[in-house]
Amino acid sequence: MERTLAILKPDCTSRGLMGKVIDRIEKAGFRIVGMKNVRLTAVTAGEFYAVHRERPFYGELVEFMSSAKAVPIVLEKDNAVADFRKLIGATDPAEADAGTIRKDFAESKQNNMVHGSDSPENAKIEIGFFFSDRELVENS
Ligand code: 3AN
Repeated sequence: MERTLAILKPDCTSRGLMGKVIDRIEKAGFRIVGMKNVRLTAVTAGEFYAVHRERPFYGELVEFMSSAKAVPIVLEKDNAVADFRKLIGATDPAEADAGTIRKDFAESKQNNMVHGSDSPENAKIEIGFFFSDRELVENS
C-alpha cells in the first residue's frame, strides 16, 4: 500500500464541488485515511509551494491557495501516487485527458481543483506538513 497527499484547493471548496471530487476518488479505489479543513495563510501556502518560489506564477499561486479553505486528504491504495496523478490529469485542464477531474472541473492552470503529490518521497513530506501520525486512521 502507498500513500499520497491530495488537496481540494480553494476553487473546489468554494464552488461546492468537494462531494463530486471525493466520490470520484473513492470510486477509483482510494481509501481516505486522513482529512481536515485548513485555511492556509500566505506564509503556510508559500512554504508548501516553496519549490516554485522562483516561478513567475508563485505570488498568485500563494494568493489563490490562501483565498479560501483547502482540504488536505491522505489517500491510500496500491500505486497511489501515480494512480492519483492519472485520476486528476495534467496541470493544464486543456491538456488533461478526458474523464479526469481537472478536465471535467478545472478552470485554469492555477485554479485546477486538486493537488496530488508527484513522488512517494514528496508524498511523505507533504503528508507530514499537514498531519500527525495519530490523525491517520486506516479503514478496512
Ligand atoms: P501539479 O499540481 O500538476 O503537480 P505543479 O506542481 O507544476 O503542478 O504546480 C503546482 C501548482 O502551481 C499547480 N497545481 C497550479 O495550481 C500552479 N501552476 C502550475 N503551473 C502554472 C502556470 N503556468 N500558471 C499558473 N499556475 C500554475
